Parts: sequence; structure tokens; C-alpha cells
Amino acid sequence: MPEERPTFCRICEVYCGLVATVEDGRVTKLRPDDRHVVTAGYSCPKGITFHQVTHDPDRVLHPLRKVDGGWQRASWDEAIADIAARLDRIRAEHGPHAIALYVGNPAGYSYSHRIWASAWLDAVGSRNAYGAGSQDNLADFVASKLLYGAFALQPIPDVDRSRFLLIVGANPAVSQGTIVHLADAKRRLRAIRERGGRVVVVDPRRTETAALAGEHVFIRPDTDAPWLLAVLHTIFAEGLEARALLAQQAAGVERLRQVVAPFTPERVAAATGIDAGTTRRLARAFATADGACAYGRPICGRFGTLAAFCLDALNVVTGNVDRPGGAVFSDAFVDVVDWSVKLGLDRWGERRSRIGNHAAVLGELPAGILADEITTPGEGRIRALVVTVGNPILSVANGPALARAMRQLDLVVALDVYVSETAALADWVLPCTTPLEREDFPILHQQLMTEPFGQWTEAVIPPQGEAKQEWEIFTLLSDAMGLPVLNSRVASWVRSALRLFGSELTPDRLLDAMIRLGPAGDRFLPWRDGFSLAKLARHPHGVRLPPPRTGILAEKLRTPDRRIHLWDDRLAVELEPVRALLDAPAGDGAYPLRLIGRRDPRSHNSWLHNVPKLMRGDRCRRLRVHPADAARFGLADGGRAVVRSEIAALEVAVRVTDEVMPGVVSLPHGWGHDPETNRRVAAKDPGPNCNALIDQRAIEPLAGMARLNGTPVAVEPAARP
Ligand SMILES: Nc1nc2c(c(=O)[nH]1)N[C@H]1C(S)=C(S)[C@@H](COP(=O)(O)OP(=O)(O)OC[C@H]3O[C@@H](n4cnc5c(=O)[nH]c(N)nc54)[C@H](O)[C@@H]3O)O[C@H]1N2
Ligand SMILES: Nc1nc2c(c(=O)[nH]1)N[C@H]1C(S)=C(S)[C@@H](COP(=O)(O)OP(=O)(O)OC[C@H]3O[C@@H](n4cnc5c(=O)[nH]c(N)nc54)[C@H](O)[C@@H]3O)O[C@H]1N2
Ligand code: SF4
Ligand SMILES: [Mo]
Repeated sequence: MPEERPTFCRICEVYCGLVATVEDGRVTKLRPDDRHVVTAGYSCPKGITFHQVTHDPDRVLHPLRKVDGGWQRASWDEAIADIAARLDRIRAEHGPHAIALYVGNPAGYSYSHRIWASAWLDAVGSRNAYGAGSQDNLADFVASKLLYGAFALQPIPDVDRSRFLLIVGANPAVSQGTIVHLADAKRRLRAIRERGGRVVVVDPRRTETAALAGEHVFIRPDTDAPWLLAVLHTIFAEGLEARALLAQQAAGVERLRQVVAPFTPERVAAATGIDAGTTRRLARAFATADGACAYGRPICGRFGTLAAFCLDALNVVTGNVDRPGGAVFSDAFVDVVDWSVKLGLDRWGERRSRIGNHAAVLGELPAGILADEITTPGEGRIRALVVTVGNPILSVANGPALARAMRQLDLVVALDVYVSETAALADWVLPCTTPLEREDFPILHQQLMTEPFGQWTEAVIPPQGEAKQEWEIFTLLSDAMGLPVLNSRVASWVRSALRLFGSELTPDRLLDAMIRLGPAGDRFLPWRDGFSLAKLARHPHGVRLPPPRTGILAEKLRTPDRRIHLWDDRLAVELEPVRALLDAPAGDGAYPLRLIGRRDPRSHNSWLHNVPKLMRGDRCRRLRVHPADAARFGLADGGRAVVRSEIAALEVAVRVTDEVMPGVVSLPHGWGHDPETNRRVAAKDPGPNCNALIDQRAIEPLAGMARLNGTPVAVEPAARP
């Protein structure tokens, strides 16, 4: 008999409620859960096809060992014993830093994976932690650290009350938003306009979000920092700053005023492509709206942290932080900010890389140095790499350089559900469960929810084949290496608080502790006597909490003086190159175009490309080129072109469209599948790897971000085959 089980999707930050139909131990259907307390029947095409990943015939279901270039099935005992012995040897001979870990994006949607993986590396004693963050969001976290005093203290747009949403470098109509939980983004952006408010998108491409916003301004790639400095300049120059509020809430106002003084709208117009009149009009409208919020991720460039800082500063200076319709701080079942501080993740500058002396952010070093950390001789050189739930060969800048470096390693282990391009380079591939095979709770995004909720799901079906959860694998590895897993201060704290001495600290016990010991407890209905995991589990469609509160800034801030810091001299390293850019704008040169990225509703980073339903047509993979550039360089719609950067060249299919700005070309990332890997559908249609064109050594100084947007490129028609 088919049975229906509520659960939730774990592909992106929305965590849509789903209902799984289970027949004979298999999920035969997924549909949006219309009883879910927040997503209420909403989902996207990816979520409802996810069972095709779980039951994909190409999935890895047993530990695989590489023997003579081919894969041989092995037992878990053999796998763990061999990996642990080799890691022990490497650690004994070369020290703990010789072992590195890369944790990919989907770990963020598991309540246990990230914690256990990091705890394992901490127990090893290595500083070499890498991940998707330096391609994604670390600059946002550094900006929060500087402004509000903690990496994880991220304000979110109060979209449902906002009268003016300024979106700079984000495309929530496709991405569903990031560093904000925003279910059904399209409907909620439309609603802003319906109640008489404005949504303005600043982007080098007229995106799907721009289409529904109705107002769009082109900006030259990687010039958001200068443009936002000019917006701030205008606010101060016209006396539009929220003076009284700033006197109460902020420090460094005068310093910021001095910093932005030289950046007049006229001065930045040529570099940004935005005329001074538009900058002034937008600045005035934003500052005078009754509840405005600037939001986005214009941070994958040379001045990522400065851009993120200025975007937030705009909210602060106009009095829009911690007020209805502005940028607000959310609460939920788990106080992630508090936990990140307790876990010791909030320290900045203590842990530094060997190459480049980069400071770790939330424990993570820039992925741009990973290849050099592997190939550069000397003490601390990386000899072994464990990659979990990531595919850096396709997702980091210059993946081909990383692939070459990885071939020099003594040991590579991949925890994945497929033999990805990265797993293909491994000595061992360890099979992991997909979300439908594991229990979960949306932990990491608890304080980023515009509609806060919590939900507990059990595994919908048992692990397929011999797949295991990642936390179990890291525990096995720790045990075999004789390392105490979760030996950190926080673990001892949790153990003592829960009187768990002697019993195993499993993820569900840790979550229960976080919920019980969290501050959310008594403030919310329905349980005045406090929360627990068991109580949450009685509500299979989730428990909704009240919307984000306002007027709570003093309670939230983590700066020592409980003020928002509107400048920090460390930002000078990114301000200087902005000045240089304005003084001497880059000429056309050999690489006259700028490459930017793009996301597609049916694709997710480098995966989901083995789901036939999501792989129709190649339109999403084409290089988008403006008609003027197409004419200039002899490209035709539907034809093929070669894109060339300083480090590589790539052949692509072309789509000519005026949705991109003249001088800009756009390609999605996550493609360039290796036909040698085991995914038959993806291998048939590999697509181009845009990251092969991007120099991994061009690292943004403060957060270590990759410069994924704005790479100078040239295009020419491809030679006929
Ligand atoms: N040029 C360019 N590059 C980019 C970006 C861009 O905008 N432009 N965006 C960047 C961003 S924001 C991100 S987050 C990164 C992503 O970078 P990564 O995290 O390195 O890459 P993903 O493609 O998310 O890889 C996820 C891998 O995990 C596997 N997997 C899926 N589910 C599970 C599971 O439950 N368990 C295990 N163990 N494995 C699983 C998949 O098969 C896949 O191999 O890419 C970045 N790269
Ligand atoms: N369908 C789908 N959804 C996804 C993902 C996916 O791969 N597919 N990935 C998920 C992940 S890991 C993340 S991090 C989020 C990302 O979520 P978003 O940040 O909302 O999505 P992006 O598409 O990366 O949006 C970046 C926008 O910035 C624009 N842009 C590029 N360069 C510049 C610039 O220099 N300045 C400005 N102002 N704009 C610029 C691009 O044209 C693009 O529209 O999406 C998540 N959701
Ligand atoms: S928007 Fe799509 S991918 Fe994201 S959680 Fe919902 S169903 Fe999953
Ligand atoms: Mo991401």
C-alpha cells in the first residue's frame, strides 16, 4: 500500500514542505505539502523530482576503491581501515595540516553534516578547512562581523512590509534567495509593487527578478563597491541620513562620511555605467521610503567585502536597520549566532593560511589557495584531501588547476552520492544518503527566515544500498584514527548541560540541546513551558513562529560597545583599489568583455544534471551576448564561439540577447561534466565549465572570495568543425 509521509526539501534555503509517496521502500512521488506551515503548497521543479536522484541508477551505493584506474566495490570496514591508516601515516609523518577538508554547499542543509565534518578536522588538528563559502558568501559574513560584531549576525530583508527593495546582484526569482529564507520569492516581490512599493534591480543582466521588479539598472560587473559609495555619498551630501537614530545606534558615522566624500555620482559614472542622475534619484527614493531595504550578493569580485559592507551601511545610514520593512534580525528555535560564538567559529584572524596568510572566516580558508597549498613544497603542505558533498573541480575558479594539483596527493577521499568530477579523482568514494534517507531540521538558516519556522523530519525511506550519513562516516573515521569526535569545548558544554556523560552525543541529542538551551524558548507560543525536539516532532508540517521582531538592535548586536560600526580601517585594502579603478579605468585591451555568472531554475550548481526531466534543451548553457557585441565580434545567435581569458579558452554555444549589458557576457557555472564520470545523463550533455576561465589566485583580500564575476574575456566565432 502506498503511504504518504511529510518531509521537506533540502536543495536550497527555502526547505519547501514536501509529501513523499512511499511504495515498497521507494519514493515514487514527491508533491508540495499544502499543509506546510510556511511553504503551504509551494515548491520548484527541482524539489519534486528529487526522488529521481535518490533512486538514480547511476548513484553510488557502496564504498568504491580505485584500483588501476577503475572502481572496485569494497566493504565499509575495508574502506575505513584503509583511509584511517593512510591518514594516520600522513599525520604522523607530515603533521596535522597535511590533511585538508573541503565541505560543499549542500552540507548547509543538513543538521549534522557540517558540525561533524568540522569536528573531525578539529580533532585532526588541521587548519586546512575549505568549502563553498569563498565562492559564495564569506564576504557577507565579514561585513557582518565588522558592522554588527559577529559573522553570523546577518540582517534579512523584511520583504512583507518593505516599501522599497533594492536588489543588487541577486536573482531571487530564480535562486529563491540566499542568506535569507524567502519562500515563493516571486509572489512576495510582486506583492511589494501591488501595495504601492518599489523593487529596483541593479544587475549587469536584465534578470527574471528584474522582469518582475519592473525597474532595472545595468551596472558594469564588479563595480558595486564604487556605486554604493556614491549612493552613500549622495545620502550624506543631501542630508538624508537618519541623524538622530545614527547618534543612538552607530559609531564611525563621521568616518564613513569622510570615506564616501570623494565618491560623487559623477566620479563613478564611467566605471559603473550608471549616470549620476540615476544614482541620485535612487539614493533619494531609497532614503525617503517608509521602510526600505538593500539586499544582494555583489561580492564575488575584487571588493567583495567592501561592497557587502556598503550595502548594509546603506540600510543603517538611512535608518532602515531593525525597523519594519527594512533589514531585520530574525529569531528562531536555534540561536545560530550564539552557537557560532560558543563553537569558537566567530574568531577572525587567529587561523591563517600558509599560502597568502589569509584569515579563515567561520573556520574556512579561501578555496583559491587550495591548489597552491597542495603543490607548494614546505612544512604544512597538504598531502591528503577529504571532499564531502562538494564538487570543487567544477565549482571553484580554475578547477582544472585544482584537478592537476589533486593528482599529486597521497590520498583523496570523496563523500558523495555520485562519482562527480571531483570524486573521479579520489582513491575512495564513500556512498552517502540523500536527504530522503535521513532525519533533519533546517538548522543553519534558522535566523535568516522571513517567516521563521522549525520542522523535524524522520528519514522517509531507509538508506539505499550501503549509504551512510556523513556524521556516521566522520564518527567511524574518528574512532578508527583514535580521535575523540566532538572534542570541542561546545561538546563538553552540551554534555554537561544535558548530563550526557557516558552516552553518545548524536546529532538529534545535540539539536535537542540547542533547542532546549536556546533563547527562543519562552518567547513563543505554542509552548510556554519551553521547546524540545520531541515536542517539535509532533508537528509533521512544521511549527511557525512569529515574524521577525523590530526594536531589538541592542539585544542583537555583538560589538563590545553595542553599536553598529560604520567603518573599519581594515576595509582600506579594498578601498584603495576602488580609487585606482576610478583614476585609471581599465581599457578594452585584449579582453574587452566581462564575464558574469547565471543560474537556471532547473539546475543546481554542479548537480541535478543527471535528472532527465531537468535536462531539456541547452538554452540555459549558452553564452549570452549583447547584439552590439555579437555584431562587433562576428557571433550569430545559435552559433558557436570561443571565449578566451588570460588563463584558458572554451568553446560555447551562443545566444544573442539584449538582456545582458553591452560589454558583458554571461555563462552559468557547474557545467563541464567529465564524460568519464558515472552520470550517463549529465555526460551526454556536459556543457562548458566557465570556471576554467577564472584565475583562482585572484583572491579578494578580506574574506578570501573568488573573483567569479567580472573576468576579462574576448570572444570570437569558433572554427567550423
Ligand atoms: N563561476 C561561478 N562559480 C560558482 C558560483 C557562481 O555563481 N559562479 N557559485 C558558487 C556557489 S554560490 C556555490 S555554493 C558553489 C557550490 O560548490 P560545491 O559545493 O563545491 O558544489 P556543488 O555543485 O554544490 O556540489 C555538490 C556535490 O555534492 C553531491 N551531493 C548532493 N547531495 C549530497 C548528499 O546528501 N551527500 C553527499 N555526501 N553528497 C551530496 C553532489 O553530487 C555534488 O557532487 O559553487 C560556486 N561556484
Ligand atoms: N535554481 C537554482 N537556484 C539556486 C542555485 C542554483 O544553482 N540554481 N544555487 C543556490 C546557491 S548555492 C546560491 S549561493 C544562491 C545564489 O543566489 P543569488 O545570489 O540570488 O543568485 P545568482 O544567480 O548568483 O545572482 C547573482 C546575480 O548577480 C548578477 N551579477 C553578476 N555580477 C554582478 C556584479 O558585478 N554586480 C551586480 N550588481 N550584479 C552582478 C548576476 O547577473 C545575477 O543575476 O542560489 C541558490 N539557488
Ligand atoms: S525552492 Fe525548490 S529546491 Fe528550493 S527547497 Fe523549494 S523545492 Fe527545494
Ligand atoms: Mo551558494
